[in-house]
Amino acid sequence: MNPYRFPRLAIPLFGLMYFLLALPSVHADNELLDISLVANLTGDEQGSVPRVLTPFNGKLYFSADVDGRELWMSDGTEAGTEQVIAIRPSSSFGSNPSDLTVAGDQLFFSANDPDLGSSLWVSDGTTEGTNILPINSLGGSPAHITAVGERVFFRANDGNSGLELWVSDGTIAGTQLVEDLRPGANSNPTRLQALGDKLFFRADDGNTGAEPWVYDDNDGSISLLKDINPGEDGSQPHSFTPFGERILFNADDGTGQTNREPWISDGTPAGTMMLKDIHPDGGSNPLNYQVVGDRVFFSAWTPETGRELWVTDGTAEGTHLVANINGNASDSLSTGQGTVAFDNQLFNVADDDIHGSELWKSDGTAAGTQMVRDINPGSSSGLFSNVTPVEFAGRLYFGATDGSAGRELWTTDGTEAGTFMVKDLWIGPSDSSPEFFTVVGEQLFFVATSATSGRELHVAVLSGPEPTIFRDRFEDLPAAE
Ligand SMILES: [Ca+2]
Ligand SMILES: [Ca+2]
Ligand SMILES: [Ca+2]
Ligand SMILES: [Ca+2]
Repeated sequence: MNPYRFPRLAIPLFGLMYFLLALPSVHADNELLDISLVANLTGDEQGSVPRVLTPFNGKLYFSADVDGRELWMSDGTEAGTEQVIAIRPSSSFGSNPSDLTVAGDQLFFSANDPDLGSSLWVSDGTTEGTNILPINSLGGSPAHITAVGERVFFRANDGNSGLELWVSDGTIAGTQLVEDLRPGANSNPTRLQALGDKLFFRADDGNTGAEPWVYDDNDGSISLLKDINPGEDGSQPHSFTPFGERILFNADDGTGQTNREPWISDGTPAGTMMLKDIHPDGGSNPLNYQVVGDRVFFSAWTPETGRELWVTDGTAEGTHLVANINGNASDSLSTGQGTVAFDNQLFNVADDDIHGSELWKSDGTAAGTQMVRDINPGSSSGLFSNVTPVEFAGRLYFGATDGSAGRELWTTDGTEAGTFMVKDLWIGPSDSSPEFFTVVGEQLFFVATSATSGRELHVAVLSGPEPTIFRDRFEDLPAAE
């Protein structure tokens, strides 16, 4: 008997298996992820159209419209998906929970109370633990809810002070006006952004116009960061983006008709300056700041290039055009585009005038700025410009169309060969239009449409068994003699 008969058969078999599993191009539908409809909440083809997907307490919280739009939660199973509370049960509109914001172990949101109107709510995740936080007996129309530590800051109106900055710790007593920055009128705080224990925002005290302000949670102080557009005109700052210990934003210093340029601040007036005057005769209007490691990518406009990709290390010298992706004066990037940091690179949607809007990546150099894959071959677009891919288990996920399957779930590992459709959820050319990708632990939630259930919550988990299990088994085999 040939003692090598079994190994001779087994080694090539396992070798072939390993070879197939290691091939990135092997990806039949649904091999990568197990995808399921969490629940058809409306029970018909209408769809509950979930929104504001927010991880909290290891579960997903969201709003859904079953009999009016109310707060729901899910653990990814149908049995574990339920309405948290019906705040406005007799209204076909529902309470429309919005601005879901986690601070510490509490979930804050705004919702329309039947008596008080738009109000602040706080929840521990349970029905009994979900309570309204009235503002001087009014709802107060809270907006821009933003966590700083275990509290939230927001804009509200108590009926006397106008639209001003408020804070809440989740108790009625701890829900207070921070300061009436503009007595008798609205300072209208907007664009709230936390940076450590500081809060940056835009407000108008009636003297300076709309300028950047900073609240310091260490001492409760609130101060004008800088009157960037000197005098009554405002610099109208926005796009506050934390970058290490500093913050980047977009502001207009008022020189010329408009001069929107990138600004950077350490939170002190002396440490607040224009980062670079990219377009001196106008404004480059920098948008879509995205931190990638120790740099920030953004888009900026110049007459020579149009809106293109820029990068900064936080210094004027280190702020430069990455690439004029379409090589001409038209825009390759849109003002409302989505961006994500992945694999120490920027991933975004760009249009090079040849391939339509497609997924691109950049390492910050012109040579290292390239299309990931022409998903919809030729000049047709594969992705909407505002698509924001989300990272899950070492890959990016997003909605895209190849021109035949409709807008469906795609994934990339950053390489062309590793970019493929995960599943044609609504089989054929109809769009399932997956969006609002939200990671909760080992689950990837998203909203998608099907003919039978309408637009509902879906969940994906990694398919098993992992290829590494086979690899380990193969490596455990005795070496061939
Ligand atoms: Ca001003
Ligand atoms: Ca261009
Ligand atoms: Ca294309
Ligand atoms: Ca389809």
